[in-house]
Amino acid sequence: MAEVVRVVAADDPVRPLFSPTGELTPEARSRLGLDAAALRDLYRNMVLIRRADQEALNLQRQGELGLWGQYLGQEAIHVGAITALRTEDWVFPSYREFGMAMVRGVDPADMLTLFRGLSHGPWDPNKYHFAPLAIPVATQVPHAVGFAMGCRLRHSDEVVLSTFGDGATSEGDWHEAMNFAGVFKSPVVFLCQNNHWAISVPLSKQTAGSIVDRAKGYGFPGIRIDGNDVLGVYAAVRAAATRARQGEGPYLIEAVTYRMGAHTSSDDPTRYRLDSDLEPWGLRDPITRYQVWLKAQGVIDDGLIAAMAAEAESAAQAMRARLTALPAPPPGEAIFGRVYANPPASFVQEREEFEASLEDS
Ligand SMILES: Cc1ncc(C[n+]2csc(CCOP(=O)(O)OP(=O)(O)O)c2C)c(N)n1
Repeated sequence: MAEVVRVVAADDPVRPLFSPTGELTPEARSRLGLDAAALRDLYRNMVLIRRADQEALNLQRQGELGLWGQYLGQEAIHVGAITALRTEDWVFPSYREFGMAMVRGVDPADMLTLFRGLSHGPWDPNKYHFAPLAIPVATQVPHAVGFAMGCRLRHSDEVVLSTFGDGATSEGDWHEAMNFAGVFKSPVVFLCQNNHWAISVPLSKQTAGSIVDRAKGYGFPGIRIDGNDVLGVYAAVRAAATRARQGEGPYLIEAVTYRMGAHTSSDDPTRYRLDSDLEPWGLRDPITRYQVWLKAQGVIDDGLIAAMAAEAESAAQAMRARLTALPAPPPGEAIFGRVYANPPASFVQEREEFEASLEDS
């Protein structure tokens, strides 16, 4: 047992970058090697994805989208993680990773066709090295591990980012994937976005012990970090990815953050949490915090901040214009289409009855 702990500790390039409480140390922060333009880009991308998130919620509320799941408050994880990877590295996301896809270069208006019922997979995963958003919780984790095992067999040095929520770590899929990754030393960075909630279930009611400590049981290291610090997320993912690329196997990062919005547009969080629960996390807002830091470094000023906000505004309006120019999906097709190549008679009858009921109403 002592042997396992020693091996894990010696083989961990991430931990020395962080304080025991998961804050990037000032020394590590000053050695990231990011120039002023790269530092500003992290800020710009957080602003762009936050504005797109808000606009998607507006569109849902106006009846233009069927559903929306905000990532408000989690922008530092989305931007820091994707920026830390090489473009050939793969990402296996959950349903909340729209911002990550944007940073990867996927067109946001195309992506929204998924939430308008017009498409099941609007982008080519091979082009962006970005897998489809997985709605069934944690299913993307074994996909990521299997894909990473394939990368090793092909002797490619691609690394796979597997990202998921705290709730996903309760799923059997998650544990099986962690075990395979450890046994086969797969080049995977597991990134848990611990936003404290799985719909209405708080972390305390579904996780005994700590998420990050589970890595040790599967034979690889992990760390819990401040998920609202974009540079911390960047540093952790970059170091874990480099380690994986060198053949040292998987790493678990538990990025602690908070889901500031509802679970999705179908959820009403006022039924299970208080506004005052949000207050401490509002003070830790990833964009505001980073803006303060950038100003102190002298790499951003009010003029640039206003220009980036204006850019995000016009990008959001362009996304809206492209999306709303698309037709609404025909209801029968949206619900019954693409289910069977050869539908059984009962299914055809059900569809006919549904379509007739629309004509009556
Ligand atoms: C296998 C499966 N079970 C249940 C659900 C319903 N469901 C959707 S999201 C969710 C909570 C997931 O929480 P978490 O993994 O913490 O991610 P977050 O939504 O906070 O990003 C559940 C239970 C589902 N989509 N898939």
